[in-house]
Amino acid sequence: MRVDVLTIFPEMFTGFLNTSIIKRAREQGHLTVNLVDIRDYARNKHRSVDDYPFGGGPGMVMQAEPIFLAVEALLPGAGAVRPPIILLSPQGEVFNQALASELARQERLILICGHYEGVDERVRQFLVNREVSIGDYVLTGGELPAMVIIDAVTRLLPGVLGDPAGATEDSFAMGLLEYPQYTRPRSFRGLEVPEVLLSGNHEQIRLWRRQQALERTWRRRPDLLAKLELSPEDRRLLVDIIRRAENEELQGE
Ligand code: 4FV
Repeated sequence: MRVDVLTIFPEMFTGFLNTSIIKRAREQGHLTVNLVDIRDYARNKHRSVDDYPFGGGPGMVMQAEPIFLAVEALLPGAGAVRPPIILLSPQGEVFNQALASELARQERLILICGHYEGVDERVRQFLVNREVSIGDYVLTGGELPAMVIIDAVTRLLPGVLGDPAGATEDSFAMGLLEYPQYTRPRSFRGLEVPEVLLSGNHEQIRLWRRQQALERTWRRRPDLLAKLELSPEDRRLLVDIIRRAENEELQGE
């Protein structure tokens, strides 16, 4: 996959691109990240890319022209498929694992990182074909959201994660929160690892993990459960979970 990132702070990506899984994915050719400094497309000697908002108001707005020129310089010739041109902004569709999986199927992505109060509306109307938010809060810029998307998408690319199962068994990939994980030592400050995980009984382990994932999701994110197609086994496990919780409630535990 190739990702072009339009930003006025390319230096923010240095550490992110040269560490751990992202670094290895780039080295192994699974991912190419091309950082484009929007200021290189500013047609003024000060390389400024922002200006005062028409109609007044606080802050500055990023101008349309440098962004249009920067994107057009990246686009393949006429007739070729246009990659998704994504503006990171709080007004976009909220990013989640399903969108990460969808974007991971693309050959290319072009990500536009806004700054200041945002970008000129004509960028949104006439250049970008998707707008994505990483959550309902306001950041100083679109760079961190761009890194979030690159990170979530890259780990879904074939060959990036050592064990592909790592991605398919993810929280959210299954639509549930992840089950508890344990590693050595089996006893830490008197805190023991659940026996079932030491039993070697893979069916019992699978069942315990499913039960734990269902219970954790039911307690913390019932909204996710509502979206899920539950198997007969899941329904049985959930009935047991809810009955136990009600008993605990009754016993006032
Ligand atoms: C944001 C978000 C975000 C808004 C104004 C950058 C800032 C400034 N982007 N998800 N939440 N962007 O807060 O994507 O331009």
